[in-house]
Amino acid sequence: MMNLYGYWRSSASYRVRIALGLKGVEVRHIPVNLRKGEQLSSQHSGRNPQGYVPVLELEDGTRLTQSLAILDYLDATYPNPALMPKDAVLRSRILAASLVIASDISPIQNLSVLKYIRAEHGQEDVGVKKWSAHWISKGFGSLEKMGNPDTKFFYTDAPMFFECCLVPQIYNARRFGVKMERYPNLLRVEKACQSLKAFEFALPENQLDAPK
Ligand SMILES: N[C@@H](CCC(=O)N[C@@H](CS)C(=O)NCC(=O)O)C(=O)O
Repeated sequence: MMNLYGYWRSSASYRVRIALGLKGVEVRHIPVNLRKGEQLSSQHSGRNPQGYVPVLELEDGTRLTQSLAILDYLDATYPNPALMPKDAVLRSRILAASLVIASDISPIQNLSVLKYIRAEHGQEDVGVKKWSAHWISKGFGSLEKMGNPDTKFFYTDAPMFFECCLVPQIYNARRFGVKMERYPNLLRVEKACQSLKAFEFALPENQLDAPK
């Protein structure tokens, strides 16, 4: 069985949990406690030199990092159901929307970035929360104008890479106080996802390392 090193509230780990659930692949979940700084241990940097989760460890010990690269690996090795369509334009659109989240929104509210802002600029939690809400809202504003209103999910009638990224990002948005009612299209897609077991099992509060 493969090992997934992750953290209950990590949105990048959450993306991978959703993809595994959609594909029906079972893994051993190994928590890395980000609040306690376990990601900075030499043990974890041996798994991922970046000191981030998630890390997917294959049965032969090969370690994969970067959530979208892990999704790509899972899609190549467990092709059904596909998390990317065959059509090249649609594929590119789905990847672009996924990258709005994974490259443009998410990195600027990473734990280490927020810690740095707090430490270097003496920001209180409220300032950091405002910072995160600002960048999430900017990204969501753009995403709201993308997608296809006639499909069940964002661009397709089945969940793809994008939905694996969107649902965790909405979870984070609520933590940072973003007013989600401004994004009805994104909420419509989230609702479609919530009807699927894979999304329910992947929820942060359903993870073993979530506080009880
Ligand atoms: N681009 C990476 C980002 C991974 C990432 O930012 N992981 C966060 C949790 S969501 C983390 O491990 N943060 C630890 C830290 O900032 O110290 C991916 O998609 O896997």
